[in-house]
Amino acid sequence: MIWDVENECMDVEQRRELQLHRLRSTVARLAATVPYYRDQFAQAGLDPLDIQSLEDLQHVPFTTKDGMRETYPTGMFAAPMSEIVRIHSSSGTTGTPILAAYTQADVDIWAETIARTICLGGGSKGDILQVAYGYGLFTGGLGLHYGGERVGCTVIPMSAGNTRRQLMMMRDLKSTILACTPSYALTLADEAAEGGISPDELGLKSGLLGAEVWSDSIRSTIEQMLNIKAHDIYGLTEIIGPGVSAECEYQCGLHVCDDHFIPEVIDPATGKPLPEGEQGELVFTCITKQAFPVIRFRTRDITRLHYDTCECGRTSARMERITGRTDDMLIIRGVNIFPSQIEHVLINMEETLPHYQLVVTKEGRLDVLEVQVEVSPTLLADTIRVLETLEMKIRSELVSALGVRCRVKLVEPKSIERSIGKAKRVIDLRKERQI
Ligand code: DLL
Repeated sequence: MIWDVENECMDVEQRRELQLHRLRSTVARLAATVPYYRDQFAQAGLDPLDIQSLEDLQHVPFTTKDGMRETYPTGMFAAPMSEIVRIHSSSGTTGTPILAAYTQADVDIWAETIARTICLGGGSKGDILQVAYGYGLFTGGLGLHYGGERVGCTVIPMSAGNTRRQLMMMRDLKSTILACTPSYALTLADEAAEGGISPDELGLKSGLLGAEVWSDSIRSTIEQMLNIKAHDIYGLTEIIGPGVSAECEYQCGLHVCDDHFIPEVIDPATGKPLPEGEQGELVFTCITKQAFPVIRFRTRDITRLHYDTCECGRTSARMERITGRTDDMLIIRGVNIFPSQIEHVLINMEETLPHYQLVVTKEGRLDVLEVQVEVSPTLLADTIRVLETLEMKIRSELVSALGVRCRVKLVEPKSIERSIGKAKRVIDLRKERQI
């Protein structure tokens, strides 16, 4: 089911006109109400009236996380506090957090975009939606919650964690849709398998999984273990939270709610917009929000955009699944490595489990990358020779995929900490050592 046929299937030219109209009024409003943007526009020599076409967006300066930090806490809000009904905050672990504000109109838009997400993920009125994203300042829990109610689902606000109780509720209430991070879906699937709970007993049909980078191989594992269709859903606090884009049943990219958020892909080095299909950094401009509309926000997420019409009938732009972040990239002895490349190698091995962690240290001047991966319990009972052979095999596959040597450490099942939210895959001890 398509939640909002009028807007999701709108004629492409008509949508472009709508985008331009909304963009112009947002830029004019920001110039009038937010000193930060007024200064930015003035420095760039931009008069809001100069925006005559969507192509002119490229002349508008970017907004970065640093810019947001400078204006902490409320310097980027474009509505008075008396109009703001909700605050959320980014989950960043370093530096000043970023606060996102919503007026009632923004909360309504958010519920609408999440309603689209739920329907993209095969949901409709009557579904039982178990929300196992964290509730609180993180946007996952409340975001999915309000969207679920908008669609007419029965929403179970579990929040993240308490895995046994999650499974009990899932089984007893016959939840049909699970919303959580992919890594928590794996934790739930593992625990169900261990407790002898079969996917049939659970009765889930689909997963709305996102908030972290995950691969197609992890998707297959989750789909198989829980017997669901796993949909990738994407979003970020600075833009609205989840509800920015999601996959439909064809799983051929995530449909962007581009009547609310204009996507661009730029070359992260030059800042120049890239043509359709080229890989680069994703940038978003909010064109309907009231309290915290962000212009050309550099997400640091890496992807490609496509504009052809999907088989499902939606005409919106689609983004490919995120392969990494520009700031996720590890530089190991001069070689650029994304954790997703390592995951790809590990997941395609039969002998290992989909649980791994990367630990980076420095020995003298040399960067050392250790890949710790859990092995299946049956293998642990084997001789040391078998394990050594496996270690060697992983090492050599990694060296050919990455172009740099790394250490491999096979560890027992469950020795890598299970995540209930976003998984922490990389522990980079280099900076800490240098201090
Ligand atoms: O993670 C919002 C969200 C909640 C999205 C629930 C989906 C589901 P932040 O905590 O601000 O917001 O983190 C945003 O998470 O820039 C990406 O790097 C990453 N991210 C989010 N969704 C995906 C995804 C929420 N589907 C940051 N695939 C983003 C890959 C994702 N990375």
